[in-house]
Order: sequence, then structure tokens, then C-alpha cells
Amino acid sequence: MRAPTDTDFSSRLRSAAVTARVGLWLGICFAVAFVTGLISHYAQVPDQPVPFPTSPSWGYRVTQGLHVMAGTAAVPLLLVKLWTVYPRLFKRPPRGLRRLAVEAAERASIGVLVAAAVFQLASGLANSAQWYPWAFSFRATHYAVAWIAIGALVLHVAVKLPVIRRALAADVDATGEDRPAATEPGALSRRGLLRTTWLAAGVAVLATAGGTVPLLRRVSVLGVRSGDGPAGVPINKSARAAGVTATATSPSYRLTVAYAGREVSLSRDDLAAMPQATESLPIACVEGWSAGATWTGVRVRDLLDLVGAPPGHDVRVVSLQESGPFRQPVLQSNFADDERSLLALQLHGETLAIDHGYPCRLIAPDRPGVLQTKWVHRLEVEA
Ligand SMILES: Nc1nc2c(c(=O)[nH]1)N[C@H]1C(S)=C(S)[C@@H](COP(=O)(O)O)O[C@H]1N2
Ligand SMILES: [Mo]
Repeated sequence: MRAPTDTDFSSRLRSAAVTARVGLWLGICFAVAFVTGLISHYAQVPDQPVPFPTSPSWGYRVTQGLHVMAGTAAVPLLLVKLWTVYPRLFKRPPRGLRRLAVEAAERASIGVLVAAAVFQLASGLANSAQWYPWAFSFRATHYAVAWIAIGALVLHVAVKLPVIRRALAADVDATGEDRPAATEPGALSRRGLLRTTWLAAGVAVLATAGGTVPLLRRVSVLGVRSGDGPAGVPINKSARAAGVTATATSPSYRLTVAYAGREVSLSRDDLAAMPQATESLPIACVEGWSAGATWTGVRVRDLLDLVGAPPGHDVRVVSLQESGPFRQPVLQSNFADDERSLLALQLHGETLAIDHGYPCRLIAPDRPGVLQTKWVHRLEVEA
């Protein structure tokens, strides 16, 4: 048996005419995912030199929905694109040291690009399916590899630009850019292959867009129930999984607001006796699903006034949950001072379900779901 060479791959479907067209859309998907990913990353940075905006309240819902949709659409596009080019892996190395070195450098850069792209799509998909089969921090790694992927992509496009331009300018059935061995008609036409590819990407997008009405969600390996939750709003982490069932329902529950040595403690009845506000604000999870909802509760600003905290201070929002990375995120001052930011007691006019954060949970406009802290028991105004 001998190793295959690129002359063994004879399908005319494997042509730069197809690769460039699929690659164009793949590039668009990666660009959208990169930009929206930067936005999502920045929204989760605790100390923001430029404050992340609180308006429009649905902003993060849109950018993160786009992020996950673009990533999902990229999966079939990447598979088809790799299929059209992989015979090149078996190309005989060129003669001459200089040409060999250039070829090796090009292959290495494509190797980095493919590895980074596969890693981004696989880790992103696993994350949106709430499957965390790794020990590293998802956000830090996904963010770092994004820069590698986009850098390698820009380099790749720059190197291939002449071929891309020629291929896109010519008819899809033109043979000018084909490998000499690619002479056999494929099982379907190039147009047919492209149409099938767009269809696959479209179906993938629709399946993710369905995440705003989460019907297809799975039970995660951690046993956290996902899918339709109470009041039609899904639940990522249940009270049981967070270990707060007893503390959240205890009659000794108090919300403590602290600022500069001053502390005020409020029972849930005290909170309910304060002026109530109702706001329509979405939960927009980093996993791409989102749900609009109507929340009623006490304005965060009113609570800060109780301890005389002036505007312009960040607030640490502490959950009853005793461990986990999301137990005490920082609410930046522009969010704390926005009058739509609530410590919600009700969802859709009904007492908050324990899985949605009873006795009270934070809900603020244009904020990643992961920072909408549930089971809040302490607001610490930072100096
Ligand atoms: N204390 C605490 N709050 C939390 C979480 C958590 O794990 N612990 N998960 C967050 C995530 S990832 C999301 S998307 C929202 C979901 O809110 P919901 O369960 O009411 O839909 O809650 C957020 N608040
Ligand atoms: Mo989330």
C-alpha cells in the first residue's frame, strides 16, 4: 500500500471555486463571532476603563445571540471547506530548500488556523450545550484562542487573496483554479454542493435561534435542569445545584446593604414594603439563549440610598451560593445607578421561584446573564 497523493483526489467539486465561496461566508461568520465575542468578553471584565453601556437593554441579547449563531453556522461551512482542500495535505513536497521552507511555513500557518478554528467551534458548542469536559477556564481560553484564530485567518486571507479574487470573479463552474487532477464530475454539481452547504448552515442557525425559545436544550452532565423553567424562563443553575435551598427559604434570611461601615439589613417582607418598580428586561445567557421577562422589585439605587452611598460606586453583589465563579460579581457603577436595575422579588407578576433566585435576584439592563446574580444576600458598595 502506498500513501495517497493529491492526484488521487479527482473530484471537480474540490476546487478553489467552491473553497473561495464557502470561505467567504466562513470568514464573515468568524468576523461576526470575533467582534461579538470581544463585546461579550468586555461585558464580563470587572474593571472597565470605558463603562459597558446599559442601553439598549436588549443589546447583549442581540450580540450574544449573533455570536452563537455565527459560530454554529461556521461548523458546516468549515467542514465543507476542509473537505474541498484536504487533498493538498498529500501534495508532494516541492524541490529546493527555499520552496520547501515557504511550503512548510504556509502549512504550519494553516495548521494553526485549522486547529484554532476547530478548538473555538468545539469549545463554543460544548459550552452552549452546558458540557464542560475541560479543566481550564472557558472564557479565558476561548478569548485567547480567538486572537490566534483571527490572526491566522487574516494571514491566510492575505496569502490567498490573488486566488480568492480570481475564483470569485469567475463562474463557479470555471476550471481555471482547479488542481490538474480534479477532472471528474462530482456526485452533485458545484452549485448543488454550495446550495446544500448554505442549507446546512441555515438549519444550524435556525436551531440556535430557537434558543431564544429554548425547546431543544439538554440536561447537562451536572444534572442542572435546563429548558423551560418556572414562568417560562429557563434555568441554568437550580437552587439545589447551587446548594442554597435551605438558606434561601430560611426565615432568618436578610439582605444586607453595606457602605463605608454602615449596614442596613432587610427581611424579604421589608423589601416587599419598599416602593416597587416593574421593568421588562431579558435574561441573555452567554450560551446564546435568551428570554424576555417582566420583573418587579426594588430599585438597586433605592437600596444604595438607604446607606447613603452616592452615585458612581461599583457594587459587589453577593449570592447565598457558597462556591462557584458567579457567586459575587461586580455591578459597575453605571449599572448600579441605572434606574432599571432591580433587585427583583417577582417574575411575570408572581413571587420569584427559588430556581430563579428567591428571595431576590439582580436584574439589570444589557448585562450578560451570567452576571444576573440569583439568591442575593449582600450588596457591598465599594469605596
Ligand atoms: N448565584 C448565581 N446566580 C446566577 C447563576 C449562578 O450559577 N449562581 N447563573 C447565572 C446564569 S449563567 C444565568 S444565564 C442566569 C439565568 O437566570 P435564570 O435561571 O433565572 O434564567 O442566572 C445567573 N445567575
Ligand atoms: Mo448563563
